Amino acid sequence: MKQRHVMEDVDKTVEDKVERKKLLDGMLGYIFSCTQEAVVVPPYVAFAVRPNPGIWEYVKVNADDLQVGCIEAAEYLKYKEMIFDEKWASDGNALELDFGAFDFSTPLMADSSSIGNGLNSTTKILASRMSESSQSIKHLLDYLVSLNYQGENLMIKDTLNTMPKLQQALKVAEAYVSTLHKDTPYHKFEDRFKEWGFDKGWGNTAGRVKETMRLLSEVLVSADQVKLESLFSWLPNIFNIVIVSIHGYFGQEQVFGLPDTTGQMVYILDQVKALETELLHKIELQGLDHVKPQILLVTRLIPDAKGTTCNQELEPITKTKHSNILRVPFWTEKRVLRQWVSRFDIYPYLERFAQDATDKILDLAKGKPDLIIGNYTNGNLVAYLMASKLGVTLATISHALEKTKYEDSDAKWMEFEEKYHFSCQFTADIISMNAADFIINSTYQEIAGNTHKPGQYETYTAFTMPGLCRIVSGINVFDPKFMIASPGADQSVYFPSTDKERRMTIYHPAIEELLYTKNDNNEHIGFLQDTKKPIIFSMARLDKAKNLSGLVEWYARNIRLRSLVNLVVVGGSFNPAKSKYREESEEIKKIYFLMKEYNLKGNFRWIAAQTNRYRNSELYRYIADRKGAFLQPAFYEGFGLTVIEAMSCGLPTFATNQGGPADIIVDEVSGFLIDPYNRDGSSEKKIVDFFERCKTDSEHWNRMSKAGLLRINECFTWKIHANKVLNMGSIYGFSRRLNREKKLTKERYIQMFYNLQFRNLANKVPIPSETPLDPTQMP
Ligand code: UDP
Ligand code: LCN
Repeated sequence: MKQRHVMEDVDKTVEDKVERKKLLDGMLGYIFSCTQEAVVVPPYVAFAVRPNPGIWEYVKVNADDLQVGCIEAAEYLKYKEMIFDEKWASDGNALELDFGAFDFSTPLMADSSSIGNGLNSTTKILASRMSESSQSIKHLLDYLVSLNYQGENLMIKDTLNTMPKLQQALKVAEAYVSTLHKDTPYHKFEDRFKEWGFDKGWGNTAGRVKETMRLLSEVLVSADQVKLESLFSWLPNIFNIVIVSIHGYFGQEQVFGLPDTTGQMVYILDQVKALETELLHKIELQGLDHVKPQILLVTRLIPDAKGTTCNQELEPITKTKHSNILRVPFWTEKRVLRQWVSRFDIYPYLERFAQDATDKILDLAKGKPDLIIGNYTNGNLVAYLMASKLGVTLATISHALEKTKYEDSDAKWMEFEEKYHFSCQFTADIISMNAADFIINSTYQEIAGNTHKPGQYETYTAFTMPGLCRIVSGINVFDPKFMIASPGADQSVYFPSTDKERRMTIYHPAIEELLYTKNDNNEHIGFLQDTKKPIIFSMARLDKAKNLSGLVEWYARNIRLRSLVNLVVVGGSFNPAKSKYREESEEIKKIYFLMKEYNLKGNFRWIAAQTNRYRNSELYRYIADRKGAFLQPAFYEGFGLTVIEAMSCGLPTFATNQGGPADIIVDEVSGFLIDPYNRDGSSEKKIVDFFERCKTDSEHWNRMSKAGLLRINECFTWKIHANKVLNMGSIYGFSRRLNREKKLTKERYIQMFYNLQFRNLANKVPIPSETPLDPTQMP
């Protein structure tokens, strides 16, 4: 039973309203209000109670004698399993996993509000270890001595490998640079520094060198969090980064609208640009002009590339100087797999892919990367395999954990198996999130949800897949490895509609055709009779979870809304028979049905998936010019890039309160949050009220537009993101080194789970039939 079922039962059982209120106001009512799930196995009812984000308690009530007792997660999960697979539930030797057993000495975040701020906490822990133990300071010293770029030593030579020697040399060097003008370039005093035991990397000018030296001297005497964080933000320790994102058609053009090619690609391409810019900036300030940072974006090579560049092995990334896409093919037992495969069927190829990609990376980058970042379940698993082989710092990003999108997808995994292979997906997730040195999150929601709903990661705290394994401790969201670094929208593309000089008016004729012509064609169907009305705009893949059909239904049924605005939806394709997405054809059929049932002619335009982000950005702005709004109606959204794209273009935005958008928008301040289930009609009212108010108060639209922009500039930019990620790489990288032995124990457990469980599951996923590859076309 979910909470709503428990409440329904209370309503049914206690009919008297006064009695019911008394009950709900008491302790039992409080427990019910925090209950996420209950399992009824007579005479017991077991409750999974979540009083606060991240905090779970399990309670068992005996319905015969009303005895109440706390139980462990394992016992609760066994009750749950009784519902699905009684035999397995009572098997004393069923596979049970406990990742928490290795984390008993990891200091955790103190309370729910600090979840997702792990960098601060990690730095604090490191600082206190430094001040308490000379052994930790020695580790820092060894770490600094080991810094190098492709074999060229940086900062400290190994002649200064003891504390007294280093401190003495620092004193002399600091005194010397203090006598120089702060802008004196490093090369002017480089020789003298070499004699004292120092190499490049301290800074490009006397001023910066002095600052870095002062920070180090202070940290050696007494480390505190602020000093340590500043010091690590300046250390030259990251030059080469590998980013792994495997599924989809990963290209820079002509890929949108192709299956599994989503916001993840937009995010990563923008992230690469931001990281490279930040790396170049840091390298310049470190005085290492000769160093060329390298970012390799590793993805799958698809021989049947459908007119995209996805069959090219190496492709430079536009708007970068040194970053490339590296594509590596999937192999079946005997040959390269030519065609695209869904992300749900991708598992049999990953191990070989990881090996081949690692070899290519070592060859291209002329050495090991300094940081590997995985993306989504499959990319995270491959990133884990690479990082553990190379001994490199590992970061992971989920984008979306599918487990949250489908109710009971863990307990009912067998029902979903043929279509989605969740057994592989959730196993891979739990492996990579435990192996990661740090996890990059877009929002708090993603980790720990809100007071009512668990976060995506939180659903891995304790769960069971009856018949497969029981995870009594999967991940702890209080672990300081969780750190929020929200993405942004490329500000050279998504800028405000009021920025007249940069407007891409060249697209206006095409946009007008897209929105207003009366004919139906391959790109649009339906038309807008009254072209003066503002537009409610939405754009997404046609997945069930995106709920575009739900938006069409709301609009169709709401006479008031239909009289105030037109609806324009961009998404998917129009032919259900040809659709390649698993869920798209049903959504297509549903929209067709609604168009007919509610006669949406003249009010509604449906535009097929769009591939040109420049034109899309101008479309947002064009709709803003006409005082429209963006609406994102998803049942659940991991983050929601369209939300920040729309807000960056100055379009007032309504977005789902389920998932990431709830952290992007401050409700009724920088936009509006809506409930996609709209149980009480209040969300529809919010939309109607907005447009009605805009009619009488001409400033209302402008105020919301400006407030949205302000929110974006303060919290959601790629510059802030890149800076944070590099600082994470630096601090968590050092922390990993300091905790090497402890990490090794857990890594062994993870390896065993991978070998004994994941490989078997992956081997069961069917491989599509194919025609043999012509050897002359071998990549
Ligand atoms: N997008 C697009 N064309 C479409 C639909 C979406 O270019 O027809 C882009 C959209 O502008 C955004 C991304 O795809 O950059 C979708 O990202 P979001 O985070 O909203 O959702 P996802 O698809 O990743 O779940
Ligand atoms: C995947 C999703 O589903 C979206 O919610 C995110 O915005 C996107 O990736 C980028 O992280």
